[in-house]
Amino acid sequence: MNFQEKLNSATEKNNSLLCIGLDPDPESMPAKIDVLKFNKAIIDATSDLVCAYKLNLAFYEALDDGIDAMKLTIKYVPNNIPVIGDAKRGDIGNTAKAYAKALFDLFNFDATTVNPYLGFDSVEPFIEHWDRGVFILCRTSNPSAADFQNLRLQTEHAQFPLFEIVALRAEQWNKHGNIGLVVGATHPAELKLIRQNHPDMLLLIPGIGAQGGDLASAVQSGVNAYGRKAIISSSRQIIYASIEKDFAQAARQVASSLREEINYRRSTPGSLR
Ligand code: OMP
Repeated sequence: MNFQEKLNSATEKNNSLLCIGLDPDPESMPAKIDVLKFNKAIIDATSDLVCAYKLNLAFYEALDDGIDAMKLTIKYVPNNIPVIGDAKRGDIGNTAKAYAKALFDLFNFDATTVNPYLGFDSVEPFIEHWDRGVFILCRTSNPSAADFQNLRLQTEHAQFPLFEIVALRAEQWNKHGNIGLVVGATHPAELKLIRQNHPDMLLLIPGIGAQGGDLASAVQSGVNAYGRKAIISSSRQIIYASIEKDFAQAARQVASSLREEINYRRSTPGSLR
């Protein structure tokens, strides 16, 4: 199965658009538990509730033996659930090729995030892995995102904010149908605009929970006309729901109520539009 098929299958089976971010930070985790055990417990407790897991590489790179824990976590996720490697790579062509090889061939992620600042030749090596998903940063969730992403630029036709030009280019580059966009939940107006202009694009939407993005507007602005094509991702809100022994059960409870709320909102898409 390619990434899109795997995602569709997990979405159907678990009736879910929820992605859990496995971003292990020892300072926020229960004491004396190692990262792999922590991740396994969260996966065991939630694998019937999600459409995907997302591992941000920074949290693994920052730890001794973190990459080993990451590799074993990827292997531990049930085969029918896609794993997104949130790496946000962006580099010149031959380096990008090595990054893509590492993420897809070595680590075996089903999808990754890329930074498009260097242009097409930095993204191409990822999209050439046509069976994997490539999420291009479009309108990110962080407070300073507007520094560059909202600058208005003149194209040959009209003026657009940079994030919209990124989305237009991503559509043009999408010859294998494996490109999606990263759009933060913290800016629902931009999310809504991107969805309106790109009705069929797959959107990866982080920023609910710890970053304060509103779940209802993220879902209703982010899904397509059929209540699909959006992955709502949350990390800290779920995985650090408790720092006690019951952390996995607490994660399950939060994930379960998020899934329900997302499903309720996606069954009424457009009501906030
Ligand atoms: P929480 O804020 O704990 O839910 O984590 C959010 C996760 O999504 C982190 O791994 C971020 O690096 C990632 N993320 C954003 O928060 N904002 C973005 O605009 C893009 C991403 C991402 O690409 O996933």
